[in-house]
Amino acid sequence: MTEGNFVDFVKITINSGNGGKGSVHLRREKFISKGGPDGGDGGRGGNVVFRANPDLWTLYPFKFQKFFRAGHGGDGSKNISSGKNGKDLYIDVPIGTIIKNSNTDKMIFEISEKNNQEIVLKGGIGGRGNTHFKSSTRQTPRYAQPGKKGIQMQITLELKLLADVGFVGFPNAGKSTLLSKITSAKPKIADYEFTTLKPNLGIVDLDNHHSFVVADIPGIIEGASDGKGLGHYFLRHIERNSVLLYLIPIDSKDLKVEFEILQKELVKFNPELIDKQFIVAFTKCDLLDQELFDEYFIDINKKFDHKINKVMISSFSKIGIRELKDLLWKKLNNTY
Ligand SMILES: Nc1nc2c(ncn2[C@@H]2O[C@H](COP(=O)(O)OP(=O)(O)OP(=O)(O)O)[C@@H](O)[C@H]2O)c(=O)[nH]1
Ligand SMILES: [Mg+2]
Repeated sequence: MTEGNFVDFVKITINSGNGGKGSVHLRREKFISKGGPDGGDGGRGGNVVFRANPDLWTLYPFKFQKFFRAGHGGDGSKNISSGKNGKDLYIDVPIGTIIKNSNTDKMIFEISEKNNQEIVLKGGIGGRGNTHFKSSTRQTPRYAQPGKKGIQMQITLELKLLADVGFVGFPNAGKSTLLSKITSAKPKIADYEFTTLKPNLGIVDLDNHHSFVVADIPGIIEGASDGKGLGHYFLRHIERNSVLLYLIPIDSKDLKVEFEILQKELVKFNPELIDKQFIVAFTKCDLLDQELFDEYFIDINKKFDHKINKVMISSFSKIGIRELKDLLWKKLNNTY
């Protein structure tokens, strides 16, 4: 997935179909001069239905199409024939899409499973034909109902990625580099901050035919919750991940403090994130010689709670990469 194609937030307009008109028709047959009413009902307008499509990964198609309309119902006609129902419009979205009313920002539905579908706007009902308006005093009603108009609504679609593991780290921590080493994804990597502007997904294949999905997201910095850096809006992508992987470069000033700042920013965004399972990976360990590596190892184990899973890695030299993948797999399966 290239960066430009990843779209996770769009606004669109949807419109359900109008109901068809009821018919004002009087029966005309040979030898019957005054036939009664026989105008049929209008058909119902088409509904707008959102449905899951597991083959979609982004909201990219909505960059080009912003307006959607379901079909109108057909008008009723003579011989009490009803108009055809308008064609329902199905809008396919990726799993993990949240559908909101843009005006109220209220959630309407969340597409979370592959068979999910939801009628978001109902079509207008068809008008009743003049047969319904016959009474003892009015044998030949020249009145029928018009169809109800369809409804228009501004909709916001938001996508939350459904990766198993989400990377969390400051800019330049080596998140995208790690993604490129453990998956076949080819994210942009550079030695400046905020190289990654949109999330990247990749699949980690283990030797035993097992696999899991990881998400590399933009870096966060202290104050992200107040809008610093890229803000923390993209953190919603890690709300669904079963496991978080914190990445802290081994050459950071204070490893423990960096870890705490990251955790603090996450909690400010969503307090529930603190309850997620996590692993801390210390990156760029190729920068250490063996002696320093051993020193850091002891120091880390002293400073960090022993219950926290920690691993020292390098995407360059591959130190700890195998161990990290196994650890993530065990965490995902609750066997660690
Ligand atoms: N020595 C060393 N450098 C690394 C390693 N991994 C990444 N780097 C370097 O660190 C810099 C940042 O790497 P990225 O992978 O782009 O970092 P990121 O966390 O994705 O950064 P943002 O997208 O800005 O948040 C690049 O210059 C990488 O070459 C590593 O294992 N060892
Ligand atoms: Mg990056």
